[in-house]
Amino acid sequence: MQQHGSGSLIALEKRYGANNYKPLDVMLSRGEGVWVWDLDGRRYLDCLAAYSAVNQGHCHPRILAALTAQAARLTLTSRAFHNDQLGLFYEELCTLTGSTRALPMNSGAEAVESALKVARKWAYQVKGVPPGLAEIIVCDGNFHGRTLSVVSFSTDSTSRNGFGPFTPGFTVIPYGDARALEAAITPNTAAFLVEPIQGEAGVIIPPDGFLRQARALCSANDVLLILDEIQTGLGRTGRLLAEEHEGIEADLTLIGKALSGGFYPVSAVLSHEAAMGVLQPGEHGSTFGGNPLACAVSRMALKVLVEEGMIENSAAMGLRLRDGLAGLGATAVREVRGRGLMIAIELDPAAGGARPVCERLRDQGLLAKETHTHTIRIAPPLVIDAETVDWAIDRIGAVLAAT
Ligand code: IF1
Repeated sequence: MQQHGSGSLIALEKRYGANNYKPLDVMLSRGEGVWVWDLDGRRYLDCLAAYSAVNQGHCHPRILAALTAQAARLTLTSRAFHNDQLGLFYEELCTLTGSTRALPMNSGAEAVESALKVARKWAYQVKGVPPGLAEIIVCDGNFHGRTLSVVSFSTDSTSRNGFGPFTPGFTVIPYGDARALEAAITPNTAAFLVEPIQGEAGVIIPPDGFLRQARALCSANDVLLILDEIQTGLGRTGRLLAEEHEGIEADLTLIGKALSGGFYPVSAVLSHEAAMGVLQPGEHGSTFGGNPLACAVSRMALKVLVEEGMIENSAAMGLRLRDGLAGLGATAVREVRGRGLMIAIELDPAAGGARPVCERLRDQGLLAKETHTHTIRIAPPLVIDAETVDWAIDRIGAVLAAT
C-alpha cells in the first residue's frame, strides 16, 4: 500500500472531494484528551474541540470502551423493533436534563428540523392555528445547520444564496431584542427558536435577562420556546445547559455534538408531554435515530461528563482562560468574551484578521478557528487542566504580542 504524506492526502481531498471547506493546513491523525497530533508527530492543543463535539476530550477511554463493546454486540436494528439500549438512554437523558420526553436523531440539523416539525404540529393540534399558517420566529445571525428548511431562515448569504426556493413560515428578529420578539408574535406564532449564545455569529452573548424575557413572552402568548443548545449544551458554558444561567426551561431543547463525545453523530430533542405528545407512529423518524450503538455511546458520554466533573471544570477553567487572555493586555485585542469554555477573542480590525493569527497559533502548537474576519474562537475540550490553560494563554500571548 502506498504511504501518503499530508501533501498528497490534501491533493486527494482537492481532487475527489466537494470543495465546501477551507481547512487550516494541518493533517491530524491522532487525538487524546485535549491534544491532537499531525502525521509528522507534532502535537497541538485542540482549541476547537470539533465545534464542541469532543467536550469530553478526544478518544475518551470509557466512551471508547462503551462503543467497542456495543459495536461487537448490536449496532442497528431500526426502530421497527425495540433495542435494549434505547429505554435506558431515554431514562438517563431525561433524568439528567429534567425532561419528560426525548426524540433521538443523528445530526444537529436533524434535531432542529425535528423540533420545527413538532412545533408546527403542536400549533395546529393544540394551539389551534389555522392549517398552513404556523409561524416560527428566529434571530438574525442564527446558525442552526445546513438543511434546506434551516438555511431558509439563515441570514448569512453564504449559507443561503443559491439554494432556494425556501421553506416559508419564518420571521427574523434581531438577536437579544425582547421588544422585537414581543412585536413579532402573532396569534399564529408556533415557536421562537434561538441559540442561548450565538456560536457561528462569533460567541455573541445576549443582554442579561433576554432569555428570561423570551421565556415570559412565550409563556404569556402560548408560544413554544425552542433553545438550540447543540453547541452551548453539555457543559460547554460551565453549566449542563446554557439555559441554567438564566434559570429558565425551554419547551424544546436541542442537543447534539457532545452528546456522543465526538464518537458518533447523536442528537436529540428534549421536551415535555404537551409538545412531544403530538407525534404519533409513522409521523417522524430516522433509520439510525435511537440505534443501540448511538444510545450506548451517548449514555457513557453523559456519564463521564457528569462523573468526571467536566461541567464544573468548564466553569473554572473558562474563568481562568478568559481572565488570562484579558490580562494579556494585547493591543491587537478589542474584547475577550465568553461563558465557561466557549470563548471568543475579538481582534482589532487593524490587526489584519483572525485567519493569519490562527495560522501562527498553529505554528505555536495550538489549533483554533476564526469565525468571521476578526474573531478567534477558543473552545478546548472541557477536560483541560490549569497548567494547560496557562500554557495556552502564554502561547496566545506570544502570537498576539507579535500581531
Ligand atoms: C459546519 C459554526 C460551530 C450549531 C448549532 C445546529 C448545528 C450547529 C447551534 C448543526 C452546527 C457547526 C457545523 C459546522 C460548523 C459549526 C459551527 F461555526 F458554524 F457555528 F459549531 F460553531 N445548531 N455547528 O452550531 O449541527 O447538523 O452540523 O450536526 O461545518 O457546518 P450539525
